[in-house]
Amino acid sequence: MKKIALITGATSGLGKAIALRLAKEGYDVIITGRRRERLEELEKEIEVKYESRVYSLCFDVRKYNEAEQAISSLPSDWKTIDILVNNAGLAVGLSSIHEGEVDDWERMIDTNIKGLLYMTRIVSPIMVEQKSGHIVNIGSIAGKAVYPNGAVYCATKYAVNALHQGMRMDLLPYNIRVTQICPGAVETEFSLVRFKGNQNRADKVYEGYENLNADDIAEAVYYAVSQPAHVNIQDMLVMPTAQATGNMFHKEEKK
Ligand code: NDP
Ligand code: 8X3
Repeated sequence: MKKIALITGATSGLGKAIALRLAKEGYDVIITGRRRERLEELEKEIEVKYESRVYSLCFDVRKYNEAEQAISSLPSDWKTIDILVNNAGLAVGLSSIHEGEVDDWERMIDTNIKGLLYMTRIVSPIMVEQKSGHIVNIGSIAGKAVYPNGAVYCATKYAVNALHQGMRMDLLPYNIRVTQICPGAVETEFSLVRFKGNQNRADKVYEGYENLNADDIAEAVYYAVSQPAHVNIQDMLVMPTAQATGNMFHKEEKK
């Protein structure tokens, strides 16, 4: 039987690329996000391109009850989830700690920490019962090194780093692999969301150097999940060649 992978935040960016890559490689995929029409489009794209089955779940990872109901609603032949990719997440705002907007902080904490925790709490018992599974947590360079004006986003990704290490330990007896993949700058809708729809500001993040693209991270996820059963890729930091840490880039001047 084909393996089933559930990817949170598959309506855009990394999640969409991971869903497409895993479907291409023969995994059945459960795609999730809040934007229903995007889920429908991706569902069609996967059905047209690949032999894999696809199933959409539209819900907000910040709402435990919604997430639990969504997973409970899966037909029995979709419930045996083999891979959970905890990808849904966001940065909102880029400002000094004394000027940050509390609502932005709540959104980041609720999505990146609590959403990831909720999904793990709901799906990991299925894996424990199966005595097999693989959880892939999408962390960040921001969870390894703090940068100015990004304290709260970085704190959420440091929390992901800690939760990742903890779940690796707690799930060790159950033959469940746990991988963290930490990207540097990837051009997705990430900066558009961070700058609240300001496309000019978002574009500037990716100027003057070659950023990663979502397919680079999908490749890393596929590498991790396709290893032999005795191999656990525990932590992977994937950076653009032109980026050393969160706020240190080698940018070429425009001629
Ligand atoms: P995008 O904005 O392109 O995609 C984010 C995805 O998360 C969307 O599919 C969105 O779906 C989903 N999402 C956000 N909030 C919620 C929510 N409350 N409930 C359900 N789904 C939600 O950004 P990326 O693809 O870049 O980001 C994916 C992950 O990668 C994030 O965890 C981010 O922190 C991390 N990351 C990104 C990097 C980058 O440079 N781009 C670098 C390092 C890590 P919808 O809006 O439909 O709900
Ligand atoms: C996103 C990457 O460097 O903008 O997690 O924080 S960065």
